[in-house]
Amino acid sequence: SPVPDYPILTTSIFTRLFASRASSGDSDVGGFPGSLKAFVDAKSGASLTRAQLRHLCLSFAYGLQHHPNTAPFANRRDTVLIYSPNSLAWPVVLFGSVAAGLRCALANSAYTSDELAHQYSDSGAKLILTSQDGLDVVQAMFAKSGIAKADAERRIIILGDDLRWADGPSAPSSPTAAGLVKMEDLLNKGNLSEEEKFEGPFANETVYLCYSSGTTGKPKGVETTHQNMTTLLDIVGAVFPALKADVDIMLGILPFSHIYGVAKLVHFPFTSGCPVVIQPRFDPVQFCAVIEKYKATISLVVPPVLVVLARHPAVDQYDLSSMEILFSGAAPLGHSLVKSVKDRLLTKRGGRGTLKITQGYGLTETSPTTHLLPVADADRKMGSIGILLPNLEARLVDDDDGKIDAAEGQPGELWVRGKTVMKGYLNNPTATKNAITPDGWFKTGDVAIRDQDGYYYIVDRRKELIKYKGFQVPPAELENILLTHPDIADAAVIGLESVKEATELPRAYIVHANPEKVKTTQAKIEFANKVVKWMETQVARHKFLRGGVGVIDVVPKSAAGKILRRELRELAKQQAER
Ligand code: 4UV
Repeated sequence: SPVPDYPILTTSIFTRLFASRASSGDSDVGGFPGSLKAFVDAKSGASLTRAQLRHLCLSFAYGLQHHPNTAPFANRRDTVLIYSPNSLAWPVVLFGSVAAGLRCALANSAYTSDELAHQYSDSGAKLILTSQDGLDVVQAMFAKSGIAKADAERRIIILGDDLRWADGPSAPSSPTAAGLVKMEDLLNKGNLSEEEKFEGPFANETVYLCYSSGTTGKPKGVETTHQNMTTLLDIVGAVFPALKADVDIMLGILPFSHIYGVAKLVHFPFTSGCPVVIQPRFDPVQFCAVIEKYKATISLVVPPVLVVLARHPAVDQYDLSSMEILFSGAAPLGHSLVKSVKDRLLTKRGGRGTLKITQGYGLTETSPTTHLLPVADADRKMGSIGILLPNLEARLVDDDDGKIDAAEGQPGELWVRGKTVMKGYLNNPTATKNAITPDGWFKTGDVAIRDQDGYYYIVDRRKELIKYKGFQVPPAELENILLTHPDIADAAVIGLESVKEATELPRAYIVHANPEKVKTTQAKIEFANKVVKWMETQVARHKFLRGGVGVIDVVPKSAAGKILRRELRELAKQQAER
């Protein structure tokens, strides 16, 4: 990296975020006045100051350790699974659990009970923190898992929609049905005198488990450590302009359960004193309304959100002139999209003010950010993922085992090394060994080039992973599910590029178990439609087969039995042209 290295911290992530600096006394929380707002609920306007958040976290941690239901499951290094859309309660339960010494596994709030069951058991979670809306799915998950009802109910904590707890100790707690524990029941019973310290050598212990398929296979738990996170915050801060406390307002629409959201919305702005306005899900009209209402100055997005800003009629109905920085990530960002958004928003402002559209790049396995395009370079280097962050090394590799580096200016697989590379995949040494070389290089599976100024561009993806609107869609996972269908003999899933929506769309190719039944085009179409519908009952929304289903005679495979996805992509292209 062209940027000088930062000293690596050896404190826990909780201490890094919340400790008072010795000189500035009690009113200081993590280097900024405790009275500054940290998080705001977009809909109700309810908010938490930094000091309130710290108090609630320590209080929640105490509750976890002392409530008769949760205490047995809240020992240091136990895992809790968070299953909730973004909400004001989210940072409280995340950092509260961390203060109590727990690891947090983060689940997508759209998961079905089967998807959730995989993550619950794979992560070894004991407790589950769920939104009220997710309770049915959680109960269905426990019913299938064979855990007795009474035992299961002791493991559930509900994050209700009622935000009265944010008002402080006097707020009454309403009882839940079925005697389940609510988050409020754990608050204000006492205060953890000191958070669990993951200092020194312990800084290398796992704190978060987000799930990623990596280059191949099913989702795996990515072990992100305290030190991964503390390092990330410093190295991002070094390249990204300091957000200005009391001036900047960030929108919080990316899902907190994804590493991009949890790192860049729940952690990073807090280190700059910048409040985050939380929205539970992306909706074009709400997005615009919230920018206007809160005069948001910065939003972290994925490319499909920029499509909305380029085309959606709501953009004309609201005042978006406060927005100064749109920061894209998680999927490729095209030039023309950047240009249309800038043209539209700046024209609307009569050319006044500034609007920079920049981007970053990262992976769950790299905690996540490895590259950022500095805001000052956003126009000059449009389309680039930017420069390598400090404390990191990168290579562009031209062969499978890393013996040859790509020639200057030529594409190569991006490999990264440094303190933000994950500890490994949970309980999966083989996958870890395939992903990280013995000398510490992590293989991203993305193909990049570097220009003579040191700016990187992603030009291709070597891995099988599909990205729908920034979400991971692992083909192997969908293929396994398709193969459980009694009429499907074989299946392969690829991503189709949709320029219009700035995303990929998962498309399946399937072989009928009884080919006689799909001889005619009509029969093939009916079968394909049936499978598209059936998948909607099996997986979370972002994994729906929006690219459709093709019925074929045989899935093309290599001699070793590997699906030849390139051939299927070619077939899809030919079919689209027809
Ligand atoms: O593991 P994951 O789901 O992780 C992410 C993380 C995204 C970001 C993006 C910018 C940030 O500043 C940040 O903190 C986190 O998506 O998926 C990783 C894969 O997503 C693709 C690429 O294929 C990765 O291997 N990807 C991520 N960012 C970009 C991208 C990008 N800017 N351009 C192209 N592809």
